[in-house]
Amino acid sequence: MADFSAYFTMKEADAVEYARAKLDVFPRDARLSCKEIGDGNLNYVFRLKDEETGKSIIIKQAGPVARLSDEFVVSPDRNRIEYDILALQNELAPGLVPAVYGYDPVMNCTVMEDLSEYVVMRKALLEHRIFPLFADHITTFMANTLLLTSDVVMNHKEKKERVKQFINPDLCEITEDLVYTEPFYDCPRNDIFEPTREFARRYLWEDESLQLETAKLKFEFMNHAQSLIHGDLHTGSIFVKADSTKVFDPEFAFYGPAGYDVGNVIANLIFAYANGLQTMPEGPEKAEYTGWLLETIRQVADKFQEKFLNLFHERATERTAKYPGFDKYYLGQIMKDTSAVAGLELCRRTLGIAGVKDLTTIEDAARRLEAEKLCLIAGKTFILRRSEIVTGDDYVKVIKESEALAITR
Ligand code: SR1
Ligand code: MG
Repeated sequence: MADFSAYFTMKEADAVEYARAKLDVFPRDARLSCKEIGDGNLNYVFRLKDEETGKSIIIKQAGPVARLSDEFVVSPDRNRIEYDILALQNELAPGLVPAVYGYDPVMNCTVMEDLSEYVVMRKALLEHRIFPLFADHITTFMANTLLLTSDVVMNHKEKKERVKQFINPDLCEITEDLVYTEPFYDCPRNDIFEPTREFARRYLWEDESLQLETAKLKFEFMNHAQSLIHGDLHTGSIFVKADSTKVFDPEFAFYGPAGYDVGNVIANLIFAYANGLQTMPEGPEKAEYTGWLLETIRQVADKFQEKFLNLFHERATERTAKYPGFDKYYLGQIMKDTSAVAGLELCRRTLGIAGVKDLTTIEDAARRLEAEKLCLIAGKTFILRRSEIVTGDDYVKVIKESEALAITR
């Protein structure tokens, strides 16, 4: 039997042993069940339950390579980053992330709250379910975590210590490759739906002006230590239920451009929109669902800005940040990055190795092609016109225009 004094990747039975040997959560003689429930690209997630009391916890372990492909060798230290940031985010945005109970630097695992009564948002959106409070919750999470970790509010030396604490080279490299580079040329590692290939070539890969913009954005991502970002804030990293939202899986966190998180949320709502458009039968349910998504996108852009400015005025400590006009200038830069990142995410999930079910599960080939064209047209527009796309209305206008263009191009 393992004594867990040396790292190995656990199976379900090992996780039960681990809980008995290392955690003070369940009685010694508890009848524990365990299921590995991870469906992400990287980690192993064990749900342990005491069959008598119903009490349950999650043990999340980082493996030495990604589940998606062992081409990605990723330091298990990302588990420490995940534990540290969840603890911090729980202070900055109380109730909007799972509670963490402990971290084991040998086994590279974190013990956290089980959120079984929630559902992963991407799954819920594939079932075309509506969450009216989501925009309010996610904008509070982003305004708080992004502003309160920045130089606008923090002591600058303490902030620089945080930059060190959250340095995350392996996972940043994945983003630099998968988000900023590979989707914009005919990279062998891309995973392209064949009917979309010709459009990708003509519309993206042959456009040198687009490539230049992606290069500028990549250098911005690598060099702008603005806020402690989640770094992978797609709908697979968010748990939802009717009255509550919890953001999880922040292993890509590091000090980067604040707009990265906001852009990811918007892009992933657009995937859900494209799915609803192409898979739901015409009628009031489809109108309600797609209408809710457009309204949510509008609110994410607008409420984020409103909350960010209010918090800026309440909490700014840096003298120069309080000069009249700096607040709007600073937010303007974030919104420019938001538009660009929404565009990058739309392109990379459509063409790159880490696709999204919103697109890949559209069974009808012609409809999937139309959904993917919508994403690529909107994606390119968000990148190239990032200085002009600021408000919720701006986002909705681009989506509707792209929807119309996807039919004709
Ligand atoms: C090798 S990891 C691929 C993708 O999965 C994660 O969730 C990130 O989005 C990453 O880009
Ligand atoms: Mg993830």
